[in-house]
Amino acid sequence: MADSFSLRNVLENFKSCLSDNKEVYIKYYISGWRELVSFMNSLGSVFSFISKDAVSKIQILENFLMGENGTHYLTVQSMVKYELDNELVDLTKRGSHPESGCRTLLRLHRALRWLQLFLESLRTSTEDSKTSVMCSEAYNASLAQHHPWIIRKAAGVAFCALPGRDAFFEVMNAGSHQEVVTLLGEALPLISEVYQITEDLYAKNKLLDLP
Ligand code: 1Q0
Repeated sequence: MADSFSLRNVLENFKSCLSDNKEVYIKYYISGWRELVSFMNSLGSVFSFISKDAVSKIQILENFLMGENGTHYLTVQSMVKYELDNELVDLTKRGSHPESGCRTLLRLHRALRWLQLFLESLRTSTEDSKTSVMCSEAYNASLAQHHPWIIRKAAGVAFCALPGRDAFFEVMNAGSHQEVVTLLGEALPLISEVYQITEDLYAKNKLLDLP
C-alpha cells in the first residue's frame, strides 16, 4: 500500500466529500482516512496503536453504511438526524450506544483538525523545520485536549519517530517540494471546509462533547 499512497488521493477523497448542498458524504470521508492510515502504516510500527484505533473507527462507520440502515448513513447530516431522532446516541455518559456513528465520527473529526494544522504547518515550513515539532504542536492545539495523559505520552514518543521534512515530502508522492506545497495549498481549503461544516453541525446539535 505504501507505494500507492499519494497526497492527491487524499485530496480527491476530501474533494468528493462535499455534496452540492454541502453535505458531507461518509463514504469519501472514510476513504480519505483509509488513505491516511495506509500512509501512516508505511512509517513504521510505532504508529500502529494510532492506526489500529483509526481503523476500528473507520470500520464502525463502514459497518453502519453497509448495514440495513445504510441509507441513513450516506451523509454526516443524515446520520446525525437519524441517530438523534431514534435515540441511538449516548449523550452524557456511555451506556447502551457506546459506538454510535455520531461519537465515532467525532473522534475522526477531532483528528481532522490535527491534520489541518499539521499540513498547514508543513506547507509553510522551511528547510530547518522539524516534522516532530510541527506534529506535536498541531496535536497539542487539537486532539491532545481530548486525550488522557498516557495517550499524550505515547503520542509524543511516536512523533519523535517521524521522518524528517525532506523524506516526508518525498513519501507524499506528489512531485517536487514546490509541487507538494502547491497541492497542499489546494487541499487545505477543502479539508477546512469539511471540518467546518461538521463542526457547525455538531455544535448546533450539542454533540461536541459526546462521551
Ligand atoms: C504521522 C503521524 C500521525 C500522528 C497522528 C496524530 C494523532 C495521535 C493520536 C494518538 C491517539 C491514538 C490512540 C487512541 C486514542 C483513542 O483513545 C481516541 C479516542 O477514542 P475513544 O474511542 O477512546 O473515545 N481516538 C482518537 O482520538 C482518534 C485518533 C485517530 C487518529 C488518526 C490519525 C490518522 C493519521 C494519519 C496520518 C496522517 C499523516 C499526515 C501526513 C499526510 C500527508 C498527506
